[in-house]
Amino acid sequence: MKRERVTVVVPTYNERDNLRRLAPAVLDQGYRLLIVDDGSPDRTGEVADELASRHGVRVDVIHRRPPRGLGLAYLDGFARALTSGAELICQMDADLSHDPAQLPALIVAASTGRVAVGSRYRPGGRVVNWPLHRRVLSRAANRYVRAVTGLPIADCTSGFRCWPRNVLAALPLARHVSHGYVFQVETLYEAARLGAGIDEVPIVFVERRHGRSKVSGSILAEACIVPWRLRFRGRLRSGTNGAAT
Ligand SMILES: Nc1nc2c(ncn2[C@@H]2O[C@H](COP(=O)(O)OP(=O)(O)OP(=O)(O)O)[C@@H](O)[C@H]2O)c(=O)[nH]1
Ligand SMILES: [Mg+2]
Repeated sequence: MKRERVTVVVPTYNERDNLRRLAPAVLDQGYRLLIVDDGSPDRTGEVADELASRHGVRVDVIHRRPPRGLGLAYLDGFARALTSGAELICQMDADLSHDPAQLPALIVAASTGRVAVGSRYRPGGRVVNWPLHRRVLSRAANRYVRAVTGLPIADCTSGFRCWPRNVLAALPLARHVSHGYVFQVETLYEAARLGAGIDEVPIVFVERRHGRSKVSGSILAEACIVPWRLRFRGRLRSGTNGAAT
């Protein structure tokens, strides 16, 4: 796989300093970077534009209009990445919780045509610097999603992934119902419904050091409801890599 055929989609909201650190770590590996900014008040969008003018076609920027939301940003980002001809589309957070050094492992896994999910909850994966309540919340969220939807994935809410073009293009994203981080669950569920293979690749997730989390009460409420809506969309057909525990 030629590295310029890999696009890394990064949604940003108030990640000015983090984006400055993340961008070179992605670009130095030869991948393309697509930043999807939601009019960040800290002017992350300007940093993104500076990167685009410095790196030409290797950096693309989408400045979204309201309403803002992680899921909405990804929808626009995925559409742009597909239009621009990417063969593999990676997604990762801007806050350096996802280590760009782990992109190659995801890319190798997705080169087989399966969806690669960076997993904190597979042997070899872990979370660094999370307080107890975050660990408990994340574990509980994953257990809840698995129980309601039947997705046999240990880390259904991970935002560090790599998609083969044909799987991403086949997802029925026009009918999406999620705006916040539960969008990650929705895309995975739809991939499994299509019968796409899904592999989990262990990752080390590090708590953000700069900037603030955007997880809010309304986003958590949505995360409780959406798995039920997904469940009633129909049965899963996916060939996943082992059952989650
Ligand atoms: N474009 C856009 N990006 C967003 C939005 N909300 C969050 N993001 C980005 O999505 C990524 C994940 O958001 P975080 O706030 O880190 O959420 P999280 O990773 O679930 O929470 P933490 O673990 O506390 O960091 C980051 O790159 C954010 O900047 C949004 O409304 N629009
Ligand atoms: Mg984060």
